[in-house]
Amino acid sequence: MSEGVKIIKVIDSHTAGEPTRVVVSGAPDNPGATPTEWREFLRNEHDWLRTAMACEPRGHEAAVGALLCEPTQSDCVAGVVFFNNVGYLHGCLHGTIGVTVTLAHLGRLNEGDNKIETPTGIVTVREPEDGWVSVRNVRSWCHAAAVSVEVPDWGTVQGDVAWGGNWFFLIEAGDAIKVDFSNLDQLTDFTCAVRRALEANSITGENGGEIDHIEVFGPPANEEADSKNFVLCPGLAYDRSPCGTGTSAKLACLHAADKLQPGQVWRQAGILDTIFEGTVEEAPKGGVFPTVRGRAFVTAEAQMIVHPDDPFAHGIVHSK
Ligand code: PYC
Repeated sequence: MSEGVKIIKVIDSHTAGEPTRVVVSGAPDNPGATPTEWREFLRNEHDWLRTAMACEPRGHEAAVGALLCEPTQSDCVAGVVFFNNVGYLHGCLHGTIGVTVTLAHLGRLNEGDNKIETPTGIVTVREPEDGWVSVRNVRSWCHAAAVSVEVPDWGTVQGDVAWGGNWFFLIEAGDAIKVDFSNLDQLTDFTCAVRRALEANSITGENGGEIDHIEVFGPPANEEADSKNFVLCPGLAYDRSPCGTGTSAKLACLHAADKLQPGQVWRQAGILDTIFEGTVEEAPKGGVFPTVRGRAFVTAEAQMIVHPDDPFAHGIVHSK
């Protein structure tokens, strides 16, 4: 092996169509760090790991990376930090489901419940059954309902601002736009315009939290589903899955509007008509603890080679 070559071992999976690349070895060392400290360590000192794994030529716009780290809490089986081609995510549930099937593949899960430490808090997963994994997410809530924003070329758009592990703006499409795979370009244009309008009008989540995920809902094509969504992710790619943190935000808004009771199942289809099932438990401080269930498959085990002479050793780097 040439001098200075780095070997990064990854396991790839997809959850309901959305990819997750778990970094299992070869990352820089940061002993004793919490996932939030890990995220800042990567962002400030080793961002190359994110760009090399998630950006082209090894990654692509829809790739979500997950660095496995040692948990700092003794009751957790792993810690994890999520990232994509433009930066770091707060939380990611399709990614947590991907991490769970990866940990099962590696024989690193206990029977029953397993806790995973993330920058948004501790989430609890159940070991996969035929690839199906349920994740009990962090507290999620509707921050502001029926917020209006003027969107150039689209007019007044109304939506809810909610936290489900990321900040979302949730819009009922009505007749304004068709939520269908054949309409990806228009959905992307619309949600990008909404995102810019929210920013221009300083509409944020709590404490100025940037709303970097936009979710549009329409009628489902899959008759098992209650609703179908299109989700714009921070890098302006769309989520191939129904988006777990987005489903959590939706569950929180439904509960806040008295349209979903604890124990009732909500079936959220994504743009590919794959489904996440969600239920809620009421949280003592308000909002809910959502549980989201989805199916994932391991698709590859690979060693990434980062060669010092490669002009794109650290990927073709995007900014938002
Ligand atoms: O499933 O939470 C999710 C997610 C966030 C971004 C992409 N997927």
